[in-house]
Amino acid sequence: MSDVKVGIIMGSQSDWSTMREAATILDELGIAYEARIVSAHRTPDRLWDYGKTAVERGLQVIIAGAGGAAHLPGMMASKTRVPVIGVPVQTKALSGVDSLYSIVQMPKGFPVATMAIGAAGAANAGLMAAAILANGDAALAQRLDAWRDALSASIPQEPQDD
Ligand code: RP5
Repeated sequence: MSDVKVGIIMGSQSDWSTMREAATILDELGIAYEARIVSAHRTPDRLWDYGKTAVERGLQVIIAGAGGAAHLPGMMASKTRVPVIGVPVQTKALSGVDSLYSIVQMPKGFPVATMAIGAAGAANAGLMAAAILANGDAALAQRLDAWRDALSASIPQEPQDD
């Protein structure tokens, strides 16, 4: 079993500019991850294999981002009990509302923890994965607390003129 605990998967190369935000957070917190293109529509066999082997490969969280008819997070949740965090990628046609609705409305039994549309959602997916892992990792919990404290400390008390 490898040290990789988080899988970042996405439907297309075009999703990487968004999903990289999750990877950046995991880098900052010292969490090992892998990033893969796994499309529900274009590479369904790859999706199946990824979900089927996720537990035995030691993955503890899967972050899945997709846009448009975004079936990847939900299909992955149907194939593995590893928690799936869904990231709706912003789209040109419908601004990512299509992605959000595709991901968030899962039927009872197969949950996807759905984040906000776009880059903020991807970054929060990284933080959510970290929070899940921190429950069983005291050193990571300290790093996550420090990350959150630093963000709070960076917020000024008063607004400045532009
Ligand atoms: C989805 O279709 C992907 O997740 C991506 O967000 C969207 C567009 O994909 P490309 O046409 O850019 O490859 O499956």
